[in-house]
Amino acid sequence: MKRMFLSGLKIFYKMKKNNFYITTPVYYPSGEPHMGHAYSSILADVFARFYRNDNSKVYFLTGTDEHGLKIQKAAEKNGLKPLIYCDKMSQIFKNLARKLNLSNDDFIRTTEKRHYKAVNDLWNKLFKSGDIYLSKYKGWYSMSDEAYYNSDEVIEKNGKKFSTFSGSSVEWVEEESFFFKLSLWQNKLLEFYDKNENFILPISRRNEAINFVRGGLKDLSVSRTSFTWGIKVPNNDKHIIYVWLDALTNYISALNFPNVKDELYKNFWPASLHVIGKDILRFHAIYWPAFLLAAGLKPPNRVFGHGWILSGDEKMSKSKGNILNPLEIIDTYGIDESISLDSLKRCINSDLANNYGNLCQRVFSFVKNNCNNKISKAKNISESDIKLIDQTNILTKNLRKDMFNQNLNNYIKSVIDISFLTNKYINDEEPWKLKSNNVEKMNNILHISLEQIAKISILLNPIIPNASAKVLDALNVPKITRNHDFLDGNNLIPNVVQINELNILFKKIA
Ligand code: ME8
Repeated sequence: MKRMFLSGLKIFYKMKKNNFYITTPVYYPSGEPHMGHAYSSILADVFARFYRNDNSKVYFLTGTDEHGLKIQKAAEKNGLKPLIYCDKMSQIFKNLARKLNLSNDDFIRTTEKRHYKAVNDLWNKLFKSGDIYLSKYKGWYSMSDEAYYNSDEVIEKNGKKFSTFSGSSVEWVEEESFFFKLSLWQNKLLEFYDKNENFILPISRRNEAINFVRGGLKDLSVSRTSFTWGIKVPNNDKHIIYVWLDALTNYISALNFPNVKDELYKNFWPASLHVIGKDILRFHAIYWPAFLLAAGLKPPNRVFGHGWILSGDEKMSKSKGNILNPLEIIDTYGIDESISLDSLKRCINSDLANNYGNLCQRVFSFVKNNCNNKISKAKNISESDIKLIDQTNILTKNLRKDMFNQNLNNYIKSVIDISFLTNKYINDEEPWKLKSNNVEKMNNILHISLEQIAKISILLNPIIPNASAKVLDALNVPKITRNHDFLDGNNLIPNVVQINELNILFKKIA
């Protein structure tokens, strides 16, 4: 009986553990997409792909954030009605998702009915619980950030006012507004961060959010009356809902909230991971959990704030006019290669072409030229084989933890190190010298090398899905076994391996 209960518990734990809901921000379609958008998307995609390979149930969401003054102005500038403008621009972001080969399960637009329904419901919950009240807002607003700033966050330059936080220009706003009682949430949020140490990662972002909350929270204006493009406040046609309260709700409207009995909501809320850029930390790490807690809903498990893609020393942004268009980069460098933009060339040449690419090419061509594309595993393995396997096990030990903590650099470094060690093993073992006098040993070295290549390819699969799939195809690894079972000690390739031709994977960049 006890055993049954315990195994039931284990199954329940496994079920819970195995669901991963991963999101990108919903992007403002107020202009062409840029590398910043591609960055959040590609990162989120890497995590989604990793957890699918880890046999988890994954739901990966991206989309567009289509309301607010910024979008209304962009539409006016283009001489289009806001919705017509958004239809056109949102499609460009959808195309980008396809071009980036994102594995998203859904693409939400905040102009969809399902989203209106969720935002209305959330508003009503907050209104009913007394967390929203009517008053008047007087203060600074940045259209570009769609954010309110305190006076101590504003500086004057050449007679104009700017946010010290983002550098974007701000204007003085005075209007009737509904407020969310954010001031009540200061201690509760601090308690929440305390209990959930890894709610915000990396640690520098966590500290940033905690310091902001410690500095004191003012009630937050959550409606506007001076323009019309947004979701109307329920029972009040004059006000539209603040675009951030609207946009953040996308994460639950995509799960069919307010129907909390819906399978999607039941399986995937709270979200496992919101991937965001550091500029929108405040909204995700402070406002969002406060809204949710006030509405009696669970906050997400993790907010991961990545850094900026720089152009020279500056953040790449539209207002600075230093944008790189991801579509152009992909056309020049290819899709798999554009993950590590900061050191793109070094990464393509040294990690991909010289290291992993070279390992695959040299083993595949040796097996083709000398063994008729077929290798059998030997009965005995040598000490150097054991050493390579042990070193590989040490390097793979922390991979799940690295991914769980969004420590992508560590993860990639460990996998590339496995590739490096395997290349070194082949150099040291010199299988080419064994062809005439010890075929059994030569085969063994090649079999182990092919097994290493299969492992590395699966581990690199979330990052370079196309190239790694080519290698796994050439190794005849069935799709169903392209998972992480080998991390738990299982073999990945059969005792007799038949391989196919492998074409060059990466072209070096001059
Ligand atoms: O913020 N480097 O949308 P967005 C890295 N609609 N990341 C960058 C970047 C750069 N140079 N520039 C922008 C919004 N980003 C809101 C989100 S979510 C409920 C609403 C990142 O289109 C930025 O940090 O302005 C953010 O993660 C994403 O691009 C979307 O920016």
